[in-house]
Amino acid sequence: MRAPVVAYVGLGANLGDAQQALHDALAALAQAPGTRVLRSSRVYRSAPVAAAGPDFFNAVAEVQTLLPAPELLEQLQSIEQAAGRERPYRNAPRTLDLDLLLYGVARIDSARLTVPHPRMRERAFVLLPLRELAPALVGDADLAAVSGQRITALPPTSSPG
Ligand code: A4P
Ligand code: MG
Repeated sequence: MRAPVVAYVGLGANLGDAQQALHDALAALAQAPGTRVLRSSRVYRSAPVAAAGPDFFNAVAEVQTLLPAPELLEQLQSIEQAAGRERPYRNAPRTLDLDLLLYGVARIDSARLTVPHPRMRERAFVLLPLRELAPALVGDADLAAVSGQRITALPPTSSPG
């Protein structure tokens, strides 16, 4: 039998009721086959990075899954679709974006999936919530590199899970 893997999923939304979208996405993730949500970070409000539109709400979830990485990505994409995601252009405002940040210690570089997520170290909206859950994975130098990005954590009562 396949061993469970701990993976980290980045959640983002900046259209509609974005906080509700994150909350619903976590609930949907917990329903994915062979997958459990172990913990989730606080929700952060962040200025768009290389994107337009209103502020984003972002969080990171730690999941344990029996799914291979490509199947986990398929689950993430179907949750995005169910949330009404449209893709008029790259980095367009979105009702829900789910990125596979890390899948255990795997390094994957296929046409459809790159893990670790290639842009995660450039983004405070990934690194701050990830550090809450996995401090060993985010160093001080990582945070210093994104210190110019505007981001604030919401009070824990706003946590999606
Ligand atoms: N793909 C490859 N690797 C991965 C991975 N590790 N996780 C492929 C998820 N998808 C991965 O993604 C495009 C394709 O990437 C997918 O078909 C998948 O096969 P997409 O979600 O359709 O498109 P996108 O999100 O517009 O592009 P991309 O490149 O994923 O954008 P990012 O990097 O996700 O950035 N600013 C703030 N403050 N907060 C945000 O959440 N998000 C973005 C989107 C930009 N700026 C932001 C935020
Ligand atoms: Mg994406």
